[in-house]
Amino acid sequence: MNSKLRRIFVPMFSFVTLVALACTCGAFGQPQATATPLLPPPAATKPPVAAPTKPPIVAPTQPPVVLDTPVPPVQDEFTGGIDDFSSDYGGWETFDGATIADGIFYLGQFSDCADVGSDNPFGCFTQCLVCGQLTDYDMQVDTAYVSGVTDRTFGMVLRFVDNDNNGLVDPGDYYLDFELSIYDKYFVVWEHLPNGGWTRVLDKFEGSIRPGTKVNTLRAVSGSGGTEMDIYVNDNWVDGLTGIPYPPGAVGLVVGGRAVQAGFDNFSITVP
Ligand SMILES: [Ca+2]
Ligand SMILES: [Ca+2]
Repeated sequence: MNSKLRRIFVPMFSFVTLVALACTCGAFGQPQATATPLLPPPAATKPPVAAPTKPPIVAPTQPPVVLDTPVPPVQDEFTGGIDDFSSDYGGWETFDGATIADGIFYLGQFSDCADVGSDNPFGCFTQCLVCGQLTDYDMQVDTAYVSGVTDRTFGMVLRFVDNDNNGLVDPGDYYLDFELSIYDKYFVVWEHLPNGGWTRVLDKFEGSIRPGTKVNTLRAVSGSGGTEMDIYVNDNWVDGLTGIPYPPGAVGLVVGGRAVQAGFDNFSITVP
């Protein structure tokens, strides 16, 4: 045997010897029977019962609806709000003579919007555009005389149904407002019926009206589907209207004549 064969043979022999010994003594291969166990066998335990699972609910799928025209986003219904006129955000009609500046809505003086009650289309007022068309509401505003003829009147537009949609009270439109005079301390309610002309529905002296450039607070509460109206001056109920036709309509601020300027602030309105 040359040295090369011997190097292989000797390790092989040793390995065969070890395997034979292992099979004889049981140290390898099949485990031997063991002695008394150190611990009692564990009690038989039930396998955990898995809770029955329900299949997930899958919403039925529907094919997408294809629309011919896009649907505009749903607008929240107007429920009211306040306006301190700190900015002109487009919520009101503004034009020459109707401007928002320094936190005040200035109305007047106008050159050509006609006086309330005249035969010409009346337009010395601004509509609250963001308020929309209303029937029942609770509306309030602070107002004061600023300049011009002192015995002219100014106040709130209570309802305006602009049937020809031009912003003026034309013969076919319905219009109702509430104006006061700080000079003579009276208030007037003007109504314009479609093809029925102008009527002074109310015309009364009211002692709580503050004179000069002092602030007066006007309030109107429209109820019963817009058919009734309670009006207040400086928290005093001064009169009520019933049987008002033609709801709903716009609301706003008004000066009754061209030659006066009034300021308005702290407008608030709530809609039930
Ligand atoms: Ca203000
Ligand atoms: Ca009109």
